[in-house]
Amino acid sequence: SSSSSSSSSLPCLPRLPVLGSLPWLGGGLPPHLLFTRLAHSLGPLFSLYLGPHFTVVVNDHRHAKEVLLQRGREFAGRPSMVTTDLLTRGGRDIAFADYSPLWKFHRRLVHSSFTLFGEGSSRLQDIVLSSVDSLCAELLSSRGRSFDPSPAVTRAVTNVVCTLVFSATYRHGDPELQEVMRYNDGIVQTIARGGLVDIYPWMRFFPNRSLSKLKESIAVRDRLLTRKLEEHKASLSDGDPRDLLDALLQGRRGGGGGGRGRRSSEDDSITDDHVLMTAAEAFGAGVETTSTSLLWILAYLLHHPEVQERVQSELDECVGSGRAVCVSDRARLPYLECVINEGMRIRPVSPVLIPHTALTDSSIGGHSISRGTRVLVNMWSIHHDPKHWDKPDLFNPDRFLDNQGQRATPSCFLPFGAGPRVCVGESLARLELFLFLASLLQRMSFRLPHGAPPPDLQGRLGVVLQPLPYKVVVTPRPGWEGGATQEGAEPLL
Ligand code: HEM
Ligand code: PLO
Repeated sequence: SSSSSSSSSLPCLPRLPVLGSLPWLGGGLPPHLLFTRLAHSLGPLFSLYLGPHFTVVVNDHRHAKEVLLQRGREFAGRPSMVTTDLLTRGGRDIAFADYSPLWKFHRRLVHSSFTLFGEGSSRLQDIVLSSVDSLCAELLSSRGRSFDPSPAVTRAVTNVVCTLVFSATYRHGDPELQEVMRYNDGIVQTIARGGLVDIYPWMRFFPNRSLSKLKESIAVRDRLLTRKLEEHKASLSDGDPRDLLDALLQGRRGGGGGGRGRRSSEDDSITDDHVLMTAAEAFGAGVETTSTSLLWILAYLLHHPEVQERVQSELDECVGSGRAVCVSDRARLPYLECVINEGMRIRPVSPVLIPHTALTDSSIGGHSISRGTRVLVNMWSIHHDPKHWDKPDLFNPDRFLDNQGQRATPSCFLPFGAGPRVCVGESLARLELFLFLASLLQRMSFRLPHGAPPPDLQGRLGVVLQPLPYKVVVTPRPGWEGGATQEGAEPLL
């Protein structure tokens, strides 16, 4: 068990005052690669000082399970960070808020609101399919010219989230949609630039262009979302919630604060700020992660045309070209699910998750860990561990099939994290990835522009790990030459 390593002490990088271990972290590598390299020499569990913060880095599956699952509740804290505190009004959100009874209630409320629009609901499917339909039409209108798929994909995913959160559907070029995409971009560029590891709180006192851009983008976001919130409050009824905002507004009336059924003070109830921050976060998380995963998978399909063809033959066999793909096709398209999983394994969008902190004195691998310690779980190294994955750098969806050809999910595959801090959007994300990819690959094929090199697969780490821009050429598949909706096919909605 975990006591086996308790006799030796936890390896730790050297440190200097103020800088901590930073001078030993040179080389300009992004954290997930740097930590993976350090784990080769120090072992899978080691510690270092990020500036003044004592930080434990977990690089293997066994210790990650201990932190996320076995002792998940003890490690469910979040550190306070300058940029995310600005982003979330001091932690009135889910992802960056430290553990508290109110947070727990809030998270449960968000979870149940998502379930309302969740997998079983045909509304969610309708929302996604109508957005997919316009995306397909837009891509097919390229008529053989090469283009960067990222703006169209991001716009389609943003549209899904806008409908889900506040019932807005936008046409191409709508100024409000453009405003949303612009402020989001401003936040993405300025928040947690080297990954989600904010180090020095005192940096905020220096004139800082990046921080003012962040503040500006947040102000634009707040204006827009406050307007939506006021509109929703004015038209709220007791009937079925129209969207996530309705569900949150209705849900907070019932439960009150801290899950104790009363609302005594501002500190223990879900306030307008919480509702606003939740909507903003569902937004940010919904757009960045889903569009990034889609773009990674497309990039790998360009490298592996044989994988694309195999997904398409599966689609031809199980769906055909006479109708749109729907949620109930999911079980019949196992290979596509494997492709999605393999994409999230080889390029996890959140390679070191969000930093965790110990809420009490605890232990990892038999080493005692004191309260307040930061813990980074390096999912990248877990997803590339040669002890658990054969040729981990190879894109090979078959590794998610067992020898009977049935789907099998290895336990060291955790793209959404696990335990009390597991992603709340997992089922929504999986549904979106499935419907987007299935519909795209049913209707068109992606290939490299003539003479172009295949996409760079290194990626760039910002708030998520993103592929560098690349170009594609799409060609309609048989039956879809006329555009997105096939003649004679049933209308999508
Ligand atoms: C947290 C992955 C999509 C909402 C997380 C975490 C990961 C993750 C790794 C952090 C877990 C941790 O810190 O231990 C992903 C991936 C996605 C995705 C790979 C898509 C491919 C979404 C979507 C939403 C969402 C669509 C919402 C609409 C959240 C929230 C948290 C979170 C609110 C914070 C949970 C907490 O701290 O308690 N996600 N996510 N995610 N995700 Fe996702
Ligand atoms: C993306 C930019 C948005 O404007 C704000 C936002 C909110 C939630 C964040 C998301 C950003 C990035 C991806 C995050 C998500 C919460 C969970 C998700 C960090 C910053 C992941 C992958 O962990």
